[in-house]
Amino acid sequence: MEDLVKLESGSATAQVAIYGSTVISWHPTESSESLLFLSKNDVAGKPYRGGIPLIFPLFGAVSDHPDVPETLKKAPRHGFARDRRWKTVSFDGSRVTMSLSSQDYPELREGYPFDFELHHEVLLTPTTLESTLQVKNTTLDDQKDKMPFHALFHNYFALPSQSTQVEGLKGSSYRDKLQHGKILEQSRDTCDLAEPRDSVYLGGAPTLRLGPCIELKRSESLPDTTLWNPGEEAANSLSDLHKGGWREFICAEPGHIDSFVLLAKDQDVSAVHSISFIHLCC
Ligand code: TA6
Repeated sequence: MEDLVKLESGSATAQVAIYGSTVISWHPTESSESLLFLSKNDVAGKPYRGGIPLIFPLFGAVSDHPDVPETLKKAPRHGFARDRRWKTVSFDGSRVTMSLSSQDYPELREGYPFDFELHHEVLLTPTTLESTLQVKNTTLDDQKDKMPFHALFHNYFALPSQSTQVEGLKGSSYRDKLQHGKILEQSRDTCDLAEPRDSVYLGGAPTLRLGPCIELKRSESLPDTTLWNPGEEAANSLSDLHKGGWREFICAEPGHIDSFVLLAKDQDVSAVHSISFIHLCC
């Protein structure tokens, strides 16, 4: 069993695993169920198939990005942050901060030759879960290139894939990864995931509505949003997803992934997203 930090605020609870600093459950006040999906076949020692895995410093595979910098060419799919143990830096009941740094894992420099520190803060209130990821380039070497990275919150919401509508992306263009990255335009008010989906939306409103009862707010540093559900056929090849699990979630993932952030020496940048339960309408 992974080490877990349990957050409480009123009668709301959330659990954050040291492994990947992954939020694995979130019960806002007045919700008897966790609003985050977690696969029943989840495998210890692999990234969680559910909750909120953190993606850094690469989203997807190297081959997905023709502009990938040389220094990221050995990065594993979806980076390494989601399958490392993080350190707990502070905890006060409703808030926890965890860190991951190149000092803790010197071997990471082989695939990502930078000095970095990540801080992930999760704050629970009765109705909201807010996550902040701060990325620092801690190198002292003036000669070093800027540090390139993607960052993304890979949220798995426990919402039915066959009927949930996502609002807030109308007018944005998106890359359809199921059509070799073809750029399409979101013309309808809402998007659905009733068919297999793997779309990277560029832009859109800062607040998205997921079904009738979840609102997702993201900072300007998270301009892109991926919507993903594999559908039945592709789900069958995911050994860590229980049978029929694909029907039980949608991924709506705010990130900075369509281009690489380039962070200069001694600089830091933060990305914040919060998810709220709008209980009155459910
Ligand atoms: O965020 C969508 C995505 O990149 C999809 O392409 C899909 O493969 C998914 O993530 C899950 O990736 P994983 O490596 O966790 O199996």
